[in-house]
Amino acid sequence: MSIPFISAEEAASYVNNGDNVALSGFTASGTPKLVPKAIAERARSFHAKGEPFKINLYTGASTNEFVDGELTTANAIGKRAPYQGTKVTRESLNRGDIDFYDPHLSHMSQDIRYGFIGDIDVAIVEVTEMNPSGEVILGAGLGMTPTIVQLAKKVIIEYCSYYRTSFRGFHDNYVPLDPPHRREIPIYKPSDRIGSTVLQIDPKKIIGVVPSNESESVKSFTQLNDTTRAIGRNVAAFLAAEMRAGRIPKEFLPIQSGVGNVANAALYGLNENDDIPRFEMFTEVVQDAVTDLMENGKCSFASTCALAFSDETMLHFMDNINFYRDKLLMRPGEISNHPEIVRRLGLIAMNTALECDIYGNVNSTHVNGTYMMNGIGGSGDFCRNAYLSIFLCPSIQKGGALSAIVPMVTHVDHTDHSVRVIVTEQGVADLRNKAPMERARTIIENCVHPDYRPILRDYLKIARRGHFHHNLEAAFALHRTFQELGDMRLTKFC
Ligand code: 0RQ
Repeated sequence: MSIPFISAEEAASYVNNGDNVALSGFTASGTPKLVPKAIAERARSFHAKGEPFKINLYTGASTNEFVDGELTTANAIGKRAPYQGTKVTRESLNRGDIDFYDPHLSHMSQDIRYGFIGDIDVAIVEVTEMNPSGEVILGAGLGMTPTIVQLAKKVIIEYCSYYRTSFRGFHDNYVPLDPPHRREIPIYKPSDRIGSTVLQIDPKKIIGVVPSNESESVKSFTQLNDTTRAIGRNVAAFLAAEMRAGRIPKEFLPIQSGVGNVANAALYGLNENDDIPRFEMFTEVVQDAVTDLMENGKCSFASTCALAFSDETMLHFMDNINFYRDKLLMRPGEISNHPEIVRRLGLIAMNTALECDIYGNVNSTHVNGTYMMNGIGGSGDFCRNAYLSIFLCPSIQKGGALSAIVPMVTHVDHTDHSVRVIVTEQGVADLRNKAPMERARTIIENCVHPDYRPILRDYLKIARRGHFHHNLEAAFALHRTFQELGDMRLTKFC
């Protein structure tokens, strides 16, 4: 059976108001770019006629300007999950124009299979190779693709020729059995393969193939600064000391590293510390730093869900693809983030906090408890189950007007039960084997910026005693002062 080439506009015409639409990819990587843009145009033409047009959009993780950006601007998203990182979408969902919710990334595919979100009307999938019987090679990110192509009523393919070197062999497509028949996921080391390099899509479901030549358009990271460099150095020194103390095996343990500037800096910290041995990664995104780690021989292997490289690094990767063939494997998000494997492999998980409290609760998502930043992403999948769960953040933000360590976080993503270590540029708070008040003293003295240490010590003086010490009237005094006076340093406890 022949599968026709069609335009993005024709493909979009198969998407209707109210449809549940699921996309391939994870972050920008492997996400279709042309059809979502054409759906945004279709929405605009409906709106111009006074007719409603919104889709419910489900993805592996965040997307990019082509997807969340375009569809938000066209007012074409009804419901959205999980994780986004686009400014216009962030603003729109915080206005309440998009019904956004934020599950753990490892839950998304199984939620779809369990029927929790209803039918998938259309799956749009970026591929880099394809044959007429529906066998495809995916691109730079998997996300939910193996599940959504099984369940979607219709599949639209974006055939991307931007990748000028073959990605064949980098993927491990796998869908677990569901309860009550689920078995163990048989991954015992990061490089174990359990699935197929090729993904089979039922050709009868494929509406057509849209040719594309779009890159992921991922921007390069902000250069390291003194703060992020110090965070990286502190993490590396802590892990090296843990090895010397025998609490990390001499073979080291696989690393998971989150997204963003701080996570990128932590990896550079590991790279520069000679006491950290060669290690493997079991993570959900590899960013630019990982190519340097691999080329320096510091990282020998990375299992990931996506290659979240800037365009510049992606071109470098493609030029040197044979070097990477035995060093990288891409898995679906529910496997890259699977709690069973995270616990079995004993990961060192490093994620970034927006704010932490003095007891070790972490807010990764909501500024002032209300304004959604990006989402929990995979941080919860890893944090709860890792061998060592580390949260990183600069001790201050906004030129010092804001302390990232506060008496009580305004939203809790990761509780003090799961968070083992906090690292800022000031130092390291090791929270293991510590009662709440020991934790509070360690965090204040080791991680808080000197401008804020007296304020947090004063908070404890006015706090009501119990297992935790808190003063419910003053717990958010720093946040209130920032809102009223623009600087938490002006906080006075009365
Ligand atoms: O704002 O962009 O206006 O300057 O937040 O902060 O310090 O540049 O840090 O890029 O590493 O992102 C938590 C958002 C950190 C990210 C977060 C403001 C700050 C700045 C960014 P500007 P930085 P990063 C696996 C893991 C959750 C998901 C996750 C994230 C902007 O890491 O989304 O961990 N994590 N996934 O000024 C107000 C505070 C603030 C604050 C920072 N306390 N109050 N604003 N900012 N702290 C990956 C996946 O799941 C795919």
